[in-house]
Amino acid sequence: MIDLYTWTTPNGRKVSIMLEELGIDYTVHAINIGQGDQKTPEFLAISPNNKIPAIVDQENGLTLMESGAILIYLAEKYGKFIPTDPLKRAEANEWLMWQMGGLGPMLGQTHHYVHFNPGNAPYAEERFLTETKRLYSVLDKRLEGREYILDEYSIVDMACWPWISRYEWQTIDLADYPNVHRWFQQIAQRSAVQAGYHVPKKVGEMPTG
Ligand SMILES: N[C@@H](CCC(=O)N[C@@H](CS)C(=O)NCC(=O)O)C(=O)O
Repeated sequence: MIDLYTWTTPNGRKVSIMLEELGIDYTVHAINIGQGDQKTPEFLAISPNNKIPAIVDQENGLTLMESGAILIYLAEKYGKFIPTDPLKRAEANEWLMWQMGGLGPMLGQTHHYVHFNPGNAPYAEERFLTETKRLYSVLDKRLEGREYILDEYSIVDMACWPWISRYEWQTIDLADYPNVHRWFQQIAQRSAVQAGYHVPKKVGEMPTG
């Protein structure tokens, strides 16, 4: 049994989507980051960086923060959604690190400056929007002639998709990135993605591209 500590954000949704894809039982604990739940001593004992998502694996007592580490742990534990061949695994790590170090942090800054604080910091808005568009182009090129980011649907798609799902906040027109658009729409049709998107609660309709 896995305990998931999460909120309605892209990093949280990566893990709820994975748990839904695995079809395993899990218990959801809502950590309202707008209310400061992430700063309580109880949560810090599980997630010392005071951010969601985090999990506790009741089977062995493991506590884990960082969405990328959680996705790898679950994929390895259940033997799904991650390649086993060493070269393919290196490629999976490559694109997962790209998401964790680039796509997520940069798009997050775009949300902060462009969506929530327009007009307050024009330099930052331009910088992060330019970087956001560059990252969309990188993903679009990667998806040229490919159904998924790796050879098969994997934790890398699950890591990237929730960030792309906020294309409206990023003022991105998916039509400008046709391969991303097709990939996004296809993944949006998965029932596990639709279920995982609304964890820990429904805050609006899921964007479908
Ligand atoms: N690198 C971390 C980032 C996690 C993260 O930024 N979580 C945000 C929500 S998406 C959060 O908990 N923010 C609360 C805070 O910063 O106080 C991961 O991928 O798990």
